[in-house]
Amino acid sequence: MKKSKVVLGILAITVVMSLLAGCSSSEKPAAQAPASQEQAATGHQGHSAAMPKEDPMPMMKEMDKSLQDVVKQVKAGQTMDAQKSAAQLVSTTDKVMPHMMDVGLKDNLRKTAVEIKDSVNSGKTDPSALEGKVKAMQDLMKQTSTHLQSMSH
Ligand SMILES: [Cu+2]
Repeated sequence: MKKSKVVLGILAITVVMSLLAGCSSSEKPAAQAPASQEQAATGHQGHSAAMPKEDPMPMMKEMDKSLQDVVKQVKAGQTMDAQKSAAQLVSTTDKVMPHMMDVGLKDNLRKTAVEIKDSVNSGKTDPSALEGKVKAMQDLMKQTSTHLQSMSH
């Protein structure tokens, strides 16, 4: 009689212990794999393989400088210099083009840069008439910078 009680007791303890063990093991949080760390590192998503491996941001600064030069030189009546700066503005714009994935923005930026150049090259540039195009160009450049920053270079 005593023996069977001991056996029962041992059984009971074993059951309780295995339940506890089961509990504690199920409480352990499953080790989770760090998610979505790879996504940020890919960059240049959707860019064509033909895209130059260069940072277009310094080009945006160059573009901004050329535009400021155009305005300054037109106001000062330095037509020759203004024409040179306008040509520089368009060539810098062309360098940024391959980095742009937004076709509408790309076309607008290029079109506006060329309009400024044509206006300056016509030789009879009215600074106030140029002002509207310059404002449009500045706005497009701002959008372009934001667009370019959305991709990693
Ligand atoms: Cu790019």
